[in-house]
This record gives sequence, structure tokens and C-alpha cells, in this order.
Amino acid sequence: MRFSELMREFDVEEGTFSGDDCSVRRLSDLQGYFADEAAYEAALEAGDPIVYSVSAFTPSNDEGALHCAIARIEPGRIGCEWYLTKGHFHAWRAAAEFYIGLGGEGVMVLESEHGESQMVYLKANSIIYVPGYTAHRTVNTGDVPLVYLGVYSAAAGHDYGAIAQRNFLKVVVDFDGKNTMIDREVFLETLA
Ligand code: PAN
Ligand code: ZN
Repeated sequence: MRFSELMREFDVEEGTFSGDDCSVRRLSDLQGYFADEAAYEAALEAGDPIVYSVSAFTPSNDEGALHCAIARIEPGRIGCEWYLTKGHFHAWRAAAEFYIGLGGEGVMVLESEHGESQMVYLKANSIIYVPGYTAHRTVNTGDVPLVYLGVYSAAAGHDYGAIAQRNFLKVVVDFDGKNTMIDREVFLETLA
């Protein structure tokens, strides 16, 4: 590979690789992902802000190759629930991933195929290992953008289908200023 293909600069503030068009996810792209549907509709009435953006460095698709994404989640909430990514399993279920925090603070929700959940803190100067067979979502629990890198196998692929259908079993919400991960069902009961 040529030198120019081996190196990319990234902008920690913007959360983008230089020379790359980032994919933007607006609130309207996240229909069905937030638990509080009334709060979601009300927020959408007021506008359609960017919730997060992702920029990718994909130097090769050869066997054994790696890809890297840089993402930036804006600060914000829908009801009590913090701004979040859609979340996915890897299409190649066994593919693991490293997440490296660059700025801001948040959490990752990790959920196994059997529905076991964990909340792991993600902030600058921290790294999270997302094992294979694990759905992962990132949540910005701070008041500045959460920026991070994800490093994964080029063969991983993104499978959004399962999460789009049933969503994560847990939600990360701000209850009286405390970040808590609770059962989606329990949270929905508090809204009823
Ligand atoms: C990340 C994610 C990034 C955006 O690079 O793609 O956090 O989240 P969604 O892909 O769920 O919208 C990653 O996990 N790549 O595999
Ligand atoms: Zn991933």
C-alpha cells in the first residue's frame, strides 16, 4: 500500500477523519430507538438536530484487514434518556472491537445475544474491549460531545436489524442527576 493510504489525521473536536465525508444521523433517523416516544415526537416537532456522526478509515478489505471509525455524539436527551447511537451486532458475530475514548464522557451498553447487559464507562484516555457476539451502543452522558474511535475487523459488518426490531433491553437515563441503566420495561412503566 502507498504511504498516503496508510495514514489519516483525525480531528478530535470534529470527530472526523481528514478528507472523509462523515455519515450524519439526525433525530429523524432514530425513530423507534428512544424509549419515550412522546418526548421523541415533541423533540422532532422542535427541529431535527444531528445526534451523531461517523467517519471511517477503511484502508483495505483484504483478509485480516482492520477498519477504524471515529464518531461524535452530540450532548442531549430525549426525555430522561441520553443521546445514543443506534447500536448493532457485527454481521460476523465473532468479531470484537476496541473503543477508544478521545473526548467527553459517556457509557457503552453491551448486550449479549442472551440478553445479559453491562454498562461500561467511556471517556478520554480509556479503552473498552467489546467482545464478539455482543451488541454495542454508545451513549453521551455529558454536556459536551462524546468523541471516540472504534477499531474492528474489516470483515465485521454491521447488523442493525436485531436491534432495530427489539432495541436494547436496558436504557441509560438521567434520574435526578444520576446516570442509571435500567430495564426498558421498568422505564416504560414510569412513563405510563
Ligand atoms: C462504531 C459505530 C459507531 C456508530 O464505529 O459504528 O459508534 O454507531 P452505529 O453504527 O450503531 O450507528 C462501531 O461499533 N463499528 O463497528
Ligand atoms: Zn461495532
